[in-house]
Amino acid sequence: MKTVFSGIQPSGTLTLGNYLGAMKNFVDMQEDEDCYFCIVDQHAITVPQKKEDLRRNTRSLAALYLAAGISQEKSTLFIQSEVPAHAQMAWMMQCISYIGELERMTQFKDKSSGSDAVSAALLTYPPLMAADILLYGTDVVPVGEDQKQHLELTRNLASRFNTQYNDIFTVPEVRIPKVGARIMALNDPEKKMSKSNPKAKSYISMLDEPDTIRKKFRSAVTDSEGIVAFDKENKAGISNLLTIFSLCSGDSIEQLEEKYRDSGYGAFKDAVAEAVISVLSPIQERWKELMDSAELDDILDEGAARADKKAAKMLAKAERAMGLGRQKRR
Ligand code: ATP
Ligand code: LTN
Repeated sequence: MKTVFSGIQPSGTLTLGNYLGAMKNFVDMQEDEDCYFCIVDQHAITVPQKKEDLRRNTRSLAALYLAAGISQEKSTLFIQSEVPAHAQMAWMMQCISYIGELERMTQFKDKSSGSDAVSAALLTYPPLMAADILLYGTDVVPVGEDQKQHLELTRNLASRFNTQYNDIFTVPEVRIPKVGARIMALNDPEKKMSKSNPKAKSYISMLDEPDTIRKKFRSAVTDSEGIVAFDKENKAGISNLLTIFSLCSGDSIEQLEEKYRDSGYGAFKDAVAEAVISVLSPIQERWKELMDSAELDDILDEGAARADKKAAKMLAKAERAMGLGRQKRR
């Protein structure tokens, strides 16, 4: 059985991109593997967050994980800041990271450009992510395409630590889905769909009402050719809709191309919307029940306790390897 770890930031309501690129795959993986799923609130505060919003988004994300099918029996679901080993290990990871390699991260470049109040943590975000992963002896990390570079850095940090101190870390493998790894924004299919985009029309939120979903798909940017066909280079908008449709309906992209080729974009967009609604509606219903339940708190308490137990062991090993603190008395 492999150990799987992944995290999602509570920086807003999850989008369909987060669901199709990440969460949906987590649900499948928990059947056969030992899975840890984390709500990475310490990552979210690398950019300013309002206290009330962060609290609400953290709870909402926990409920969404469960509503989407993550189960406490099969996986460990927990909040990052409730397991202190993450911040402790992150410091050690920062100590073996080079500023140059952190400055080369595209996410850092994107998020820091144009702002003159860039937090130091935006730069040291990847060592925290490495800490998250390495604490659990993780073999596999399922993520969307945008996290590939961070995973490469995590692998380098793991190997660097193993060579410089002691061979304690598993060098994790990245798992990016073949389809859906980069769902694009509806209003600009050249950009990835992102929950922190200020334009609500750019994304489908996992909690959007059916009518909002229909409207957003109707206004999605496409092209003027009028033919439903998959061609990422020349028909980015339609290709993105086909990808979403295929993942939500279970039909292959070829089958959908054949069925909708000449149906016109209006009818095609309506059909995509209905497929998305049928996936999101049951998740939303369960989410509503969970949000106010004590069950959610029980699950998170148990998740934090389980995660803490495992993470504390690896933290102690890493501290020993680096020479932190005193040697244990015999
Ligand atoms: P933010 O916009 O706040 O930076 P985000 O929407 O990019 O956040 P994250 O919390 O950073 O989301 O990512 C959670 C998971 O969702 C990651 O595995 C990430 O790779 C994946 N993901 C994010 N956006 C997309 C997308 N557009 N398509 C597919 N997967 C995505
Ligand atoms: N950086 C990731 C979120 C994240 C993560 C992780 C993903 C934090 N720690 C560990 C996988 C494994 C993001 O922005 N999507």
